[in-house]
Amino acid sequence: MSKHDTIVAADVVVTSPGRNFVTLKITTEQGLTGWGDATLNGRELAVATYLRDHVAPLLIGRDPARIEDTWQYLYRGAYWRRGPVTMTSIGAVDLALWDIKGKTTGQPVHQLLGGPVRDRVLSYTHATGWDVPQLLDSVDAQRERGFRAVRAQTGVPGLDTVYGVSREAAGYEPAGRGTTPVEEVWDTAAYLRHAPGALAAVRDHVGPELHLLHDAHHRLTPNEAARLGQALQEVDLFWLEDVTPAENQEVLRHVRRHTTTPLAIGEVFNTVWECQSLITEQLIDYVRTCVTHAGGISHLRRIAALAEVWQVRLGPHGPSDVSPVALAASLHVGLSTPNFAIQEYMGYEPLVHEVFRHDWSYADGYLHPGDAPGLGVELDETLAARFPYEPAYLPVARRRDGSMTDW
Ligand code: KDG
Ligand code: MG
Repeated sequence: MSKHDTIVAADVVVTSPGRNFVTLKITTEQGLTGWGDATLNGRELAVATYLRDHVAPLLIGRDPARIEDTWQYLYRGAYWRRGPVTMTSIGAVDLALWDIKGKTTGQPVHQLLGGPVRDRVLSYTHATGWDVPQLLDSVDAQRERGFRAVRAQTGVPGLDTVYGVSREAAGYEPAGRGTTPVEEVWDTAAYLRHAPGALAAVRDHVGPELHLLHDAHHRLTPNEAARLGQALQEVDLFWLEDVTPAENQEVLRHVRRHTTTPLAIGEVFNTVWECQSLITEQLIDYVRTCVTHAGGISHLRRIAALAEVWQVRLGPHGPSDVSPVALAASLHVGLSTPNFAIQEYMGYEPLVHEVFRHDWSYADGYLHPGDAPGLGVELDETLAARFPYEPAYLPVARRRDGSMTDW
C-alpha cells in the first residue's frame, strides 16, 4: 500500500438537465470521489475534451493531497497557459482535489481555508422585467424571497432583445438551445437614453436600503461608460458591472476620473494577471472572477489576496451556467475570505437541484456552504445520464448597421 492515496480515475460527465453542465469526477484508490465544475457556457465540449484527452491521463497515479503542486503542474506544464478552456479545466481539477481533501479530513473546505470569517455569505439575485412596471414587480418578488441585493435589468424601447431580460418569462437564461447562436440587435444610444431612468425608478420604488446592481455587459466605450456612471450616481448602485469590454484596461482610468459609481469587472478573466492592473491601479471596486473559470479555489484565493491589499473586494460570478459544484466552492471561499463582499446567485431550475444534491443553502438573502466534508455536493450520475448534452450557444449581437458588437 502506498503511503499516500492515489488518483485512479478522472472522468468527465456532461449532462443537460435544462442546460449543459460539464463535471469532472476524480476517484482515488481509497475510494474517495471529488467533483469539479468544468462548465464553459457555449464551449462546453472543448473543456470536456481538454480534460479527457490531456489532463485525465496526467492525473492518474498522482497524490490527490498535493493540490497546489497539481495546479502548478497543469498550469506551467501546459506551456500554453491561461485562456478560458485551460483555466476552466485546471479549475475543475482544483475543485475536485479540494473536495477530496475535505472528505479525507472530514472537514468542510472552508475549514481547510482557515475557517469562517463571517457567519453567512451575502448574495444577490437577478430581477428582470421587459418594461419598468414588470421590473418593479420582479424586484418586489425577489425582496419577498428575502434578497437584500438585487441586479436590475430591463428591456430597451426600440429593441426586441436585450441582455439579461426575457420578454415572455420572468426568469432568464442566456444560452439558447440550437446549433447556431441567436443574433440580437444592439443600440447603445437607445440603452443610454433608457437605463438611467429605469434604474432611478427602481431606486424610488425600493427606497435607500436595498443594494441595487446593474450589468452593462461589456457594451460601452470608455466615454459612454463614464457618462452612464455619472448618470447613475444618484441611484447609488452597489455596483455597475462590465461597463467596457476591459480588454483595454487603461481606458478604465477615464471612467474612474468621471464617476464614483462603484465598478465591478472580471467574470471573463481567467487569471490574476488579467486582474492585476485593475486591482493595483484601483480601477475597480469589486473583482468578479469565477471560481471555475479562474483556475479554481487555489487561484481565486490568489486573486482575493492581491485584491485585499488594494481594498478591492470579491464578488464572484454565479449565474445559472456555473454549476452547483462551483457555487459551493465559491461559498467556501466567501465564508473564509476577509475581503469577500457578495456572491451572485441566479438560482437553478428544480431539476438541477436533483442532479446536483448539495449541502449549501439559501435563507433570508444569504447563502451558506454547509458543513458537509469537502465541497458538499454530490452528482447523481444515474439521473445525469438521462439528460445528454444538447448544443446551446450564447447569443451574438450586431449594431443596427449589421456590424458585430459585444454581446
Ligand atoms: O455565460 C454568460 C453568462 O454567465 C453571463 O452573461 C452572465 O453576465 C453575467 C452575469 O453577470 O451573471
Ligand atoms: Mg455579468
